Amino acid sequence: MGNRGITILLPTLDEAKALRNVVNRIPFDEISADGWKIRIVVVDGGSTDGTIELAKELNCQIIQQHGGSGKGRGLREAFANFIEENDSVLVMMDADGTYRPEEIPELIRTLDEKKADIVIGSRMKGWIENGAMTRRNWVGNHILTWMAVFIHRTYISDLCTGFWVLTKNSIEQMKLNSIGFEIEAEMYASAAYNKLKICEIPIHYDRRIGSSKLGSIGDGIRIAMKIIRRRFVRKPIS
Ligand SMILES: Nc1nc2c(ncn2[C@@H]2O[C@H](COP(=O)(O)OP(=O)(O)OP(=O)(O)O)[C@@H](O)[C@H]2O)c(=O)[nH]1
Ligand SMILES: [Mg+2]
Repeated sequence: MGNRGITILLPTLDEAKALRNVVNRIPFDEISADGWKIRIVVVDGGSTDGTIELAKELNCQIIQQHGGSGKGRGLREAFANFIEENDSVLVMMDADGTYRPEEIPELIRTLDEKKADIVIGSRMKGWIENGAMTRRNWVGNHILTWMAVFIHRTYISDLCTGFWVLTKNSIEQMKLNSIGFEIEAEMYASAAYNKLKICEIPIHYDRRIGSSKLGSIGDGIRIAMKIIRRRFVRKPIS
């Protein structure tokens, strides 16, 4: 089998303290040995702490998102870029040190072995380090996940995880318009609507490196609204 291309996508907003650690922990040799050609892409929402300079130093490709900040905006721009490239699989992982790059190969292999369209890393089935997630976020994620599964009828145990592996085909089918942290909920709703096969594997969730931009109640409400809206309006109107 020839080398297939894989994009590892890291969304950043002021992650200079964490990015080096995250990139250096990516098991390049192990992923290459599985037959993948790796491209690392950082999509940045307007960092002012030297994240972009650091990303260049670490040989990452950089996308500086347009139209203002927001993780959703950034990921959508990065997805559009990915579709233009020749890579067949995309890994996305928060760049704050909460997810373990060492677990990337297992997620990729699961995609192949299970012939899945999407593999998500589930913190709820995995291991959450002390202090990595506030009680409020834990309860909130449970309620939102339960609500999403009830409404969209597709099993998932961790709606708000920031660790996903997706085939190019599944990204091409997604029609998204999220601005912020509701993007994962919209990706899930879109995948459920398109009847994509989603598999999960348990992952670790560590304390973030650098200062926290703790998920607010406002984010939770936006996620809930998105889940409900995508039940009735399946695709963004634009
Ligand atoms: N491209 C881009 N990435 C962003 C933006 N805002 C946040 N991110 C990144 O998205 C990922 C998740 O954001 P976090 O701030 O960690 O959000 P969180 O995990 O809900 O909150 P924490 O508890 O602080 O970790 C991180 O890698 C951020 O750097 C943005 O506006 N644009
Ligand atoms: Mg985080």
